[in-house]
Amino acid sequence: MTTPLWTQAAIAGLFDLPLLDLVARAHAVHVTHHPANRVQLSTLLSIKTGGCAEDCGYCSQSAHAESGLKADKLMDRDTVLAAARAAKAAGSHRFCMGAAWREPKDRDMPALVDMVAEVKALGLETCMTLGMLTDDQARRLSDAGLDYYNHNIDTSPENYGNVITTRTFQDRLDTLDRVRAAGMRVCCGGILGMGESRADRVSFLHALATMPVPPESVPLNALVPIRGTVLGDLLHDVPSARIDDIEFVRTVAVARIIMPASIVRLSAGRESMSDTMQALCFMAGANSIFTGDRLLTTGNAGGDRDAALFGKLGLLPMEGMAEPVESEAA
Ligand code: SAM
Ligand code: DTB
Ligand code: SF4
Repeated sequence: MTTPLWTQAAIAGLFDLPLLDLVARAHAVHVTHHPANRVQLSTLLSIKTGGCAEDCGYCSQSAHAESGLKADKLMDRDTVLAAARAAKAAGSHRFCMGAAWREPKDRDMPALVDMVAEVKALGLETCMTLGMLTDDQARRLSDAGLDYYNHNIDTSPENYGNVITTRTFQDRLDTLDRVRAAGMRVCCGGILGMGESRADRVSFLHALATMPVPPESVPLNALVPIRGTVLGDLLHDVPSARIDDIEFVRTVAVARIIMPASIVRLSAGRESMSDTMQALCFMAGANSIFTGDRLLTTGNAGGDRDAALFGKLGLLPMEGMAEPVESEAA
C-alpha cells in the first residue's frame, strides 16, 4: 500500500502544463495501469428519492431546495431487483443504489442488506450511497456483500462550507474511514463547476490522492444545474459560471496522474457534453461512465447515444473489477 507524496504545489504544476503535454502524460499513466480503450459501466438507481435533511447546494433532493421533487419512501426490493436485472441485461457491471438520506436509520438496514445480497446474487457488483454510516451499519453492508460505498467529498475542504452547511468535511472523512474499516472499496469524488477556483480543484484532488488509501473509484461530476437549487439557479442565471471544458479535461488528467490505479468516472453532466469532449476526457484517463437514461433524478446520455459513441471511438466495456460472483441463484 503506497501513500502518494503529491503536494498541492506539484498538483498545481500539473494543472499548469500545456494541455497536450498534460493529456499525453495522463494517457501514458492510463495505459500502464489500465486496459486501453476499456470503460467500466455502472448503472444508478435512486432507491429513496427526495426529502433529504441535508442542504447540499447542488442537490434536487434536499428538503431545502425548491426543485419540486416529491419525497418517496424506500423502494421495494422487487422494483430494485427488476431495475438491476435490466441494467445487467443492458451490459452494466455495477449497480449503484442511491438514497437521499443524511444517514440510514437502523430500521432500514434489513431491507438494505437484503437488496445488496439479492443484487449481488444476480452477478452484478454492488454499490450504495446512503449518506453517513455508523461502524455497525458499515459492517452490516459489508457482510451482506456490498463491494463499494460511494461517499463524495464533493469539493475542497476550503470550499466545503460554501456548498453544504449541515455537515462538515470531517464528517465525510469519518464515514469513509468506517467504510474502509469494514472492508469495502471506496468510491469518492466530487463535482466540478460549483464556482470553485483552480486552487479548490487542486486541493480537492490533493485530498483524494493523499487519503491513507486513495479511492478505488473517483467519480468526477460536472454540476447538473437543477432549477430550485442554489447552485443550479446560479448557473442558469449566469451561464458563464459553467466550468470551462478544457479545465474539466485538465482536472480529469490530473486525477488520472495522481491516482494512477483508480478508476476515474466521467459521471453526471455527460448529457450536456459533446462526443468530442467525452473523447478528450477518455484520452485524459476517464475509464468509467454511468449507463442508462437516468442518473438519480436527472437524465443521462443513455444507451443509444453511448453505443454510438463507443462505436465511433472504438471503446469497449471493461469486465467487472470485483472478484467474479459465484452463481448464488442456483
Ligand atoms: N445522500 C447521499 C450522499 O450525499 O452521500 C447519496 C446521494 S448524493 C445524490 C450522491 C452524489 O451525487 C453527491 O455527493 C454529489 O456529488 C452528486 N450529485 C448530486 N446532485 C448533483 C448534481 N446536480 N450535479 C452533479 N452531481 C450531483
Ligand atoms: C456520483 O458521484 N454521482 C452520482 C452517484 N455518485 C451517486 C449521482 C449523480 C447525480 C446527478 C444529479 C441527479 O440525477 O439528481
Ligand atoms: Fe441529501 Fe445526498 Fe442530496 Fe446532499 S447530496 S441533499 S445528502 S441526497
